[in-house]
Amino acid sequence: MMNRRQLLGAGAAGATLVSSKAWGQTMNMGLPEAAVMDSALTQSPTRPTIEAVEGDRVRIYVTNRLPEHTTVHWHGLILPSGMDGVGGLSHPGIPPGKTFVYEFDLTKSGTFMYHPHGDEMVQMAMGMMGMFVVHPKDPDFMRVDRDFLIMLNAFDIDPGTYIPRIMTMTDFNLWTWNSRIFPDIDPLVVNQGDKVRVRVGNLTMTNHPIHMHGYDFKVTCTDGGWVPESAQWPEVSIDIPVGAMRAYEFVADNLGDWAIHCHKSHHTMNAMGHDVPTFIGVDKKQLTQKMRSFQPDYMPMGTAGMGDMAKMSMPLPDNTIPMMNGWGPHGPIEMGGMFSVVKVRDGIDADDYSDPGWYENPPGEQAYEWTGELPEFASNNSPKTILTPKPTQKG
Ligand SMILES: [Cu+2]
Repeated sequence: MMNRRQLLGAGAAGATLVSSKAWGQTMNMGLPEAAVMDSALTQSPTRPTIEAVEGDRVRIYVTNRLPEHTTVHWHGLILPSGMDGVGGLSHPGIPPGKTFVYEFDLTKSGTFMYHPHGDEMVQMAMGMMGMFVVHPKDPDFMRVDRDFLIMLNAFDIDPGTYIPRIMTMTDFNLWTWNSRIFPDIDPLVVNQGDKVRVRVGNLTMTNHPIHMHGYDFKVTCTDGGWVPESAQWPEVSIDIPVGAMRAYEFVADNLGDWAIHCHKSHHTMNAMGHDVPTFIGVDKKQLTQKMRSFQPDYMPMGTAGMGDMAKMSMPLPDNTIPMMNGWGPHGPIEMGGMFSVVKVRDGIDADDYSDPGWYENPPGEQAYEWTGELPEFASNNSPKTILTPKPTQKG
């Protein structure tokens, strides 16, 4: 945990939101390259996480190296009105090249966020946002062994282009955690028996139901504050509303590799078009013959589903990535975007977050192929199987 001196240093540095280049580029963070309002301190378009301790007073220097004015709003923190960072309302926008100071007391612990409140549609579409964690003054309060933090953000970058589209409202094509997309999101590595917290903040323009496999968990914090134990509620998916944070906790008893992902299936895809026709069940034989007469490599796709796309490595336009990607121990995972794996293992050191590899299922604990006769109850021919009668022409 930081002391006050480190904190002020980190806070001041962390708040240097942009580099002298103003419009930099992402650097191989799993995302295609994109022009972003860059930071000299981090190569991720998501701003650094600011960490501090309840009761501290923080002074944050914000130097605007954008080509236009900006502000920083401290989402969820209780502070004086003039420090709230709404341009034109709390204070004038910070002009290009100028430095403003925000200074306030951290009156409570929890998980908060920060983002511009000046031309925010543009500046947030370019990735200007971060999280602000205030640790409890009493280190034993709500103590956990592992504490993960995910900022949900999204970009719309057309294949072959470099600048995010700033006018997109919901049809983003890169759904990111901390500005990364699967398979370039780190796994959440956990030692068996650890008490684990996952904090998820949402500054995209839609909600994200985050689902974690293998466990049920309790919702323990919102950006409004900690949830008293008697009011914590159990879930296996937690919907993160727009402009909100939810934290949940669980004890990692169950060994394994457990998926964690947004349950909106388009959000576990990378760059994809949404206006592609559905070819399920279409007979493309004739079309294939015609197409191959002038394009010999033409492959009919999509008549059985889209899953096979994950195995293909087709040439892509510059600066984009396949829609679904990532290989597991048993084949393609067929995911992208907001997806990762919680890896619970025995004997992981307290400060070790390195990837332990894939989980090996113990004998008898993995789904397997059945090649024998189906038991009667599994057969549609069983008289005890009730099938909905097919409608006849007479109705
Ligand atoms: Cu989502």
